[in-house]
Amino acid sequence: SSLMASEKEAALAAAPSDSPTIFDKIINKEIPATVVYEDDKVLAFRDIAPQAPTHILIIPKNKDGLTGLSKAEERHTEILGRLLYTAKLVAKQEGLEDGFRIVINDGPQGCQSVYHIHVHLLGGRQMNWPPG
Ligand code: D5M
Repeated sequence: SSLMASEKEAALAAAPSDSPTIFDKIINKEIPATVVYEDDKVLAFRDIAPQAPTHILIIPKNKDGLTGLSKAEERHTEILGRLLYTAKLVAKQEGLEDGFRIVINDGPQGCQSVYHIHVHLLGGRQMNWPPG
C-alpha cells in the first residue's frame, strides 16, 4: 500500500471479501503493531498511517463474518458495543479529554480498505465537519 497514492486508491482497489486480512496477522502477532489495549475479545493498536496525533484502530479478535458494518447480524451486537466501549476506554487512556472522532468506513464509497471491521479513534487535534 506504500505504492498507493492515497488511502482512497487503496480503498477502491480493495475487493470486499471474507478472506484473512493484515489484521489477522496483527492479532496472531505475525507482524508487529503498537498495541495500546488488548483483552480476550478486542485489540486496539496504532494506525500505520495516522491522520491525527492519536489514531488507533479497534478490532474484534474474532471477525465472525464481520468484514464491515454492512455485514452486521443480530449476533454481532455485543461485539459492536464492545468495540465502541473500548474506543471510549482508549480515548481516556490517550488523554483525549477535549473530545475525539469515531469513524467506521464501509465499502468502496466509505473508503474501506481492510475487510475486518475496525473502529477508527482519532483525536489530539480539532476535527472538521463534514468529513472528506
Ligand atoms: O482503514 C484501514 C486502516 O488500516 C488504514 O487507516 C491503514 C491501517 N493499516 C493498514 N495496515 C496496517 C498495519 N499493518 N498496521 C496498522 N495499521 C494498518 P479503512 O477504514 O479500511 O480505510
